[in-house]
Amino acid sequence: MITRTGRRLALTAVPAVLALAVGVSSPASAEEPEGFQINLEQLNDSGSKGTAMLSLRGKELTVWIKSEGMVPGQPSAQHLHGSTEGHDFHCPDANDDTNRDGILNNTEATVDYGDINISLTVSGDTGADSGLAVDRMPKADAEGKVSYKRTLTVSQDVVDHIKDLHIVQHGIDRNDNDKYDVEGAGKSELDPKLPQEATAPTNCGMVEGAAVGSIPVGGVETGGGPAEDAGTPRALMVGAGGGVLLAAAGSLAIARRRNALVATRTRNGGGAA
Ligand SMILES: [Cu+2]
Repeated sequence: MITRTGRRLALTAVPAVLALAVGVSSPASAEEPEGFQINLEQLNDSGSKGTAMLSLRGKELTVWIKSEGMVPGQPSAQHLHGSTEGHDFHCPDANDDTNRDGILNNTEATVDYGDINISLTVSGDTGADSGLAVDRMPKADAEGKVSYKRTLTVSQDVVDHIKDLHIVQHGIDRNDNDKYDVEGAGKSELDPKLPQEATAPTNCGMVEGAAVGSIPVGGVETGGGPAEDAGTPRALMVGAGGGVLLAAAGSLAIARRRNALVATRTRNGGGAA
């Protein structure tokens, strides 16, 4: 009882942290899933952030994404970017806006995060060709939140290089009118039929070093805990120490984001829309 209460308290203190409960009913085996946490951090001063989990059981990959600060009611293209051939890609930053137009577009960002490896659609094909299939991408709710879960079968290359991939979500709202339109940032360099706002990246996250699933969780009691909504992996803190660390990292990220936002507002302050 004491253990469980402590764990629940830790969870309450760090609600953004998603971790995966794995292997709770069986000893370690090859079938035990491996879990990886991803923190999504804003690009393009979007204010968007989120948490994602990747869980691998053999070639079955389950992807959970919870993000906010997306454009309300709009579809968000989302992908696993990167290489399964050992190239070192990573999330970009504002310096990668090589044409200095103030927008980090997908072509500029691809230099850093690599090509689309898997399109995280809600149904149907998940290949790179579905990268701009916005009709099969998740839509943000009225509050700009996206909740996504899908299990797909991936290649052995993806299994072997899962830590080299990154999640990128796309869609920004430069003119703050709650839609993608060409008035915000012109046409997309990828497809002139789409506004730039629909394809520019809004956040990116790299797989964290530690594989959560490899942390022993034997003896954890799973029954009777608070119910999670359908799209969320059962959350479980792996230890108070880890919780404190993650919480500290979280506040740092928030502080940086605030500074970035303040800087943006100052820069744009008093300017025309
Ligand atoms: Cu992408």
